[in-house]
Amino acid sequence: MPEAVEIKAMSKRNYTRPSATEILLIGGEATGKTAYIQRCYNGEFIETYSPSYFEQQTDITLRTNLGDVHLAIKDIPSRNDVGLSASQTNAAIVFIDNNREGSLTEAYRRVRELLRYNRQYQFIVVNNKSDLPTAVNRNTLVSFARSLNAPLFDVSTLTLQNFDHPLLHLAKILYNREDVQITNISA
Ligand SMILES: Nc1nc2c(ncn2[C@@H]2O[C@H](COP(=O)(O)OP(=O)(O)OP(=O)(O)O)[C@@H](O)[C@H]2O)c(=O)[nH]1
Ligand SMILES: [Mg+2]
Repeated sequence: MPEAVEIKAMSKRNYTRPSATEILLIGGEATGKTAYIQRCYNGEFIETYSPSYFEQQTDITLRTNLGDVHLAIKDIPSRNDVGLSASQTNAAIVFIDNNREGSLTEAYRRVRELLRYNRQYQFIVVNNKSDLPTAVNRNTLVSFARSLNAPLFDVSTLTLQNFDHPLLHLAKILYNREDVQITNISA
């Protein structure tokens, strides 16, 4: 209804309303970047691993109690250079595979690549596949996140455990408020 739209648009003016924000998804092979964004996009869980070959952007909207947050999420395949996108963005979600020890070393490498382009990155660390047995050393993982000054979320894209926590964290940064709540994630 037009009235409802108008009220909502007006109430947004009370806040610093973020415009579309670009976020990179980086991390080693099969850590779940594509599965995560697909899950955000339409709820589907991709079971079969099929490596990504091209960077793909997915636009999603977080509906929150403070207004809509538009995100342009760029999924960077593990086999691609972080290159051009890295110089144009300043936030990244770093994916670790909780079930594969080597994914932490790969994450370190990806982050180093990114920092070559821009030293001011805002990082969020996602320990994905938390439904599976842990193979990553917890202390090393926590140190990794601390060294980036980044929050660490244990997430399962499969079971949806803490699924929206990384996005909620982003919304809190964008609004510079703690009382943000996500009511819906849509394409
Ligand atoms: N058990 C479990 N499996 C998951 C989870 N998230 C992703 N997977 C599986 O992990 C595999 C890898 O997923 P992708 O999302 O394609 O990996 P990626 O990080 O995009 O990998 P690249 O494209 O090579 O960079 C798929 O088989 C998914 O089903 C999870 O939370 N739990
Ligand atoms: Mg992929």
